[in-house]
Amino acid sequence: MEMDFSNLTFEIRENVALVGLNRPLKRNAINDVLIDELGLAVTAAGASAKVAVIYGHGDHFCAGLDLAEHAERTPFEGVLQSRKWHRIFDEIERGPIPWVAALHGAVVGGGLELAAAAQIRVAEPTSFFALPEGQRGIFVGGGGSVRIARLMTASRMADLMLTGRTLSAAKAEQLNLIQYVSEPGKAFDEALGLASKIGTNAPLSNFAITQALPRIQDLSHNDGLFFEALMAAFTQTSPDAVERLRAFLEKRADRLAKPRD
Ligand code: 1HE
Repeated sequence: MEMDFSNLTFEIRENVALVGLNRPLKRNAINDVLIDELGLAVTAAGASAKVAVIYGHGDHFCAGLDLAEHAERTPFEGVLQSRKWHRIFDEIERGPIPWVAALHGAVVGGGLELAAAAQIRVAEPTSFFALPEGQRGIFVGGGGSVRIARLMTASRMADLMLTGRTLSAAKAEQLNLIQYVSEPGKAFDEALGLASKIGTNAPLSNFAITQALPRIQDLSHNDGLFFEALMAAFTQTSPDAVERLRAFLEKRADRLAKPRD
């Protein structure tokens, strides 16, 4: 399945949807066209693939919100715009399938907010991470104050926003912003490798991981444990789980690989 977009590429390769931000002359800054196309692509990916990879064409993942367009918005238009980003990024974070973000170059402002919505982030050594909203006179509006603050803590996020400093990929991994630093030039390949593997998991387990795990973080200790027990029982009784458990017990399943590092 291919879809024709002007600021995105969209492709399904086996079970993996590949969504490429494609506005390289503007460093993949997210304008109205791009966010609307991303909304369509996210829904299409959820309906037709088991897992998705999001990446950027050109030298950068994404330079964030298109500041030229934003400068023309009224406050009311701004709030509606932000709520649209929230809807689309929520469909990535809590939608039907998992997402892997392959990062390189600028992962800045709204670009970092987008990456934070994916379950897994793989970044090349060229990646740099920043939240220059303070310098631009604005605030995050793509869910960053919720997602990025939870990944790295609110105090570390405040530091990025107040100082506008950039973080390297190595530092971003150390601070929990990303899970993997790839070999140079290999973020896409490594993200695709992870996605292909994730696509072989039981779909109901992937669904529980994308849908239940972030919601459980919003619950109290007691309610979280209760929700977990229900989700565990629900996944365990699916025919897929019954067969996968039997395959393990009958020694037909792959054993766990040794750690790579
Ligand atoms: C843009 C944008 C943009 C580039 N909106 N047009 N984001 C930022 O504050 C980051 C702003 N961008 C940069 O700091 C740099 O562009 C980069 C470090 C990412 C790349 O630098 P460089 O030297 O490769 O490119 P450039 O020459 O700065 O930019 C190339 C073109 O892209 C240029 O346009 P041109 O017509 O003069 O060629 C730039 O104007 C354009 N461009 N970034 C619009 N962001 C939901 S709330 C989220 C709030 C935020 O995201 S705040 C952070 C915004």
